[in-house]
Amino acid sequence: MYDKSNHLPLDGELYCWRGFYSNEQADDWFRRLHSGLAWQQERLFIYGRWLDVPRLMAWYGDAGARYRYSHVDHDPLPWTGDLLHLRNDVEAACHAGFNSVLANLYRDGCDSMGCHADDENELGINPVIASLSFGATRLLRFKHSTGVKVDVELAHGDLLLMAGTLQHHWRHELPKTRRAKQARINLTFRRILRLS
Ligand SMILES: O=C(O)CCC(=O)C(=O)O
Ligand SMILES: [Mn+2]
Repeated sequence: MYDKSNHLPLDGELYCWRGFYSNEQADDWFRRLHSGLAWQQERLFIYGRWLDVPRLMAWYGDAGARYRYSHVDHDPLPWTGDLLHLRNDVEAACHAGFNSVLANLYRDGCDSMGCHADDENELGINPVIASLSFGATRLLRFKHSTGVKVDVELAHGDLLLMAGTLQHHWRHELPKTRRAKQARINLTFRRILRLS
């Protein structure tokens, strides 16, 4: 289902397919990804000490799809069968091609992602990024450079697509919340332009 109310006409494109996967399908994907992906605890050296990134992460993709996050270059793990299946579904829906996926596991509402734009050089000028959500409903907050904020609730089985000039004008974050007691898995499918 394509929810027109979540379309941002201003400085970028944002589309949301509510219930892209049914509840039962999403339950199954959540279980498989939770137990099947090679989740890593990334650490950051900030103000003279090491801090755990407040979520677990994993990077998969085509050979050479190197991506920098948490201040470190990451070489991709090879695609799993499940990730390829999900990629096919997402590519068919979005009419776009992806060669990599960043997986995030938010163990509960204390895990989060800080405000950022997905504007790394490797992704090109106007990247198309498709994001699947499984597990706990969480709020993704978009902040426009003018200060305008738009909150999008992402629920079990939803698919979100960011495109156009969105990453130039909007940043986004996944704030901590007391409401989420359960885990959430998010997959962001991306296209790395130059494979190393
Ligand atoms: O968890 C989310 O929905 C957002 C993830 C995200 O922004 C990212 O991986 O760059
Ligand atoms: Mn992002």
